[in-house]
Amino acid sequence: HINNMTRTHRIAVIPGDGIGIETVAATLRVLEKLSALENFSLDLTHFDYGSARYKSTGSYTPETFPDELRPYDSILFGAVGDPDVPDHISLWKLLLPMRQIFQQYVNCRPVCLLPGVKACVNTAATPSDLDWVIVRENSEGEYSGQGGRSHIGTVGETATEVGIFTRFGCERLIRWAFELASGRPRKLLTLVTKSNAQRSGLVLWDECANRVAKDYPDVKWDKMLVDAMTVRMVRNPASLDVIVCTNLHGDILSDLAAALAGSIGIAPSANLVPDHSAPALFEPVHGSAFDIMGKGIANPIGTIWSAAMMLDYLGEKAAAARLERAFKKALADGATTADLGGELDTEGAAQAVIDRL
Ligand code: GGG
Repeated sequence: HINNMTRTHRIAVIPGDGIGIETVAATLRVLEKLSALENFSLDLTHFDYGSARYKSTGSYTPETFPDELRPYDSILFGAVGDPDVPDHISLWKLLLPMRQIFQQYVNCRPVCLLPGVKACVNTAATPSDLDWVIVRENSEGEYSGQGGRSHIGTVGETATEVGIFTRFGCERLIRWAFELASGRPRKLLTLVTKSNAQRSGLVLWDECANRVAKDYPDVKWDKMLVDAMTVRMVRNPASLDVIVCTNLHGDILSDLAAALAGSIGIAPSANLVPDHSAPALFEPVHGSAFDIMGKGIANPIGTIWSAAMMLDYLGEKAAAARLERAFKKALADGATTADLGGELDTEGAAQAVIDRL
């Protein structure tokens, strides 16, 4: 329980696997100091959901986990993935069910160039050249979990992976993205698609965008095929602002974007429930990174930035802005981990943020 001042937010903490355990612990230290400075209180409950639990009990979560998590205002999540567990099991037993059951249908991933972080776009890049928000559909699409296997072990072995695109699901996500674009200075939106090849779901996706766009005449928008979009992100980053993607395309493009902006170690994400009817989930874009787990060298900024997004979502605007200023200053001062060329360990990088709050 952090601090006992007036405004209290109930947070479920799920560190999960690998470096998620280290970056969440570092982030909680930062939040402890911040909550004292900004007079709010976080009521934290830790959950052991993850691969270690699976390996000892056979399940990632108790069956009742939606009921256990539902009362919380938000979930602070680390990472999921374990070398001893097939990735499709770990992802489908923990992260994807939370997104779908709680209808966290907006996955919001800001990407920008930060002082002190060496970007990969081009050497002359300035912050205004890369200032994007990737808005990824998070509840259906290619990650609907529909499909199956048959004739296993025979030459006729077959697998289907069915994408589910609903007008309701596409429109609500695309509308959220247009609303966001309409409030940003450049008011640009690019819809990523693949409707030339995927002639049902992605044609519906495009049609939903055509319909929603009519309500936002102030937003200048265009459509890009996902393959061409990878080229545009690298070659012409300044032409992009809000980027709306399906679940799969957003998953892939946000890793590319994070690398272009300097390191996946700093990339944040918010799995939002726009009407606050269930807990939202905040997590770094990076996974469990078992190759560096336990070494104490993981970059905590992706999780710290995600926590800043959580505070903003919870209405703690001043605290969110203060935290953002502090971690940006730490990065600008070179007080960071090895992935960004710094010399600090995870705890040292978190302390650098605390020192600048
Ligand atoms: N912290 C995010 C994490 O653990 N990601 C693992 C992963 O595979 N994510 C896929 C996704 O975001 O859909």
